[in-house]
Amino acid sequence: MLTFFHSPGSCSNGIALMLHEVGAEFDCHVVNVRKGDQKAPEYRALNPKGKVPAIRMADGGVLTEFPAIACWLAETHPDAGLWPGDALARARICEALDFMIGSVHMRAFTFVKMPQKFIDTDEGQAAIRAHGLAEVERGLAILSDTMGADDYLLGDFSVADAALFFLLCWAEEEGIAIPDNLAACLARIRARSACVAAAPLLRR
Ligand SMILES: N[C@@H](CCC(=O)N[C@@H](CS)C(=O)NCC(=O)O)C(=O)O
Repeated sequence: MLTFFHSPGSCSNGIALMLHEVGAEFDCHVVNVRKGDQKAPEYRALNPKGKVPAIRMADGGVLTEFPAIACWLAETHPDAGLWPGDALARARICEALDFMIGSVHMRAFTFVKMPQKFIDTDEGQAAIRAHGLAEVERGLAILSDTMGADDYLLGDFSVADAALFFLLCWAEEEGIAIPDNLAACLARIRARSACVAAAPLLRR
């Protein structure tokens, strides 16, 4: 059995979606990052990075980092059909995940949501947040171009949409304009049975 370390409303919402998409059996352990649970010594012993998501696997090993967890879930649940056999299709998933996590999450939304992590002054925080907002908008424009007229980011639903899901939910929360094709994709993801089933885990 897997144990999922999760903070509702955080990026781990995308892994909650993935766990349901692949039909994995798991227990959920809430690590509320708003309350600082990730700093507790017991959690640091499990994941020294002090972040969610993390997955404890059946053998006791712990897997961290969104792209690694999402791809591993897809590859180890082949019946879900979310891990393509084609090398380029897999590379496109990695490419999209790296951009969404490395750039849009870590180098854009982090500045919007937590400018206080970087500077103490109000003016400094406002400048960092403004930079983050511009970077989120730039990121969403690139993702919108990538998706084009398709239903999901890379055509059919893929692992990449699990990351797109939490980013678009955050954009909505922050009142950031979402390009029409991405907004339609978010509605499609929310209507998926896996997302409906995951709903109790997604709310803060
Ligand atoms: N690179 C990590 C980032 C994870 C991350 O930043 N998670 C946030 C929640 S969205 C977190 O745990 N923040 C707690 C903290 O930074 O103290 C991944 O892709 O999993």
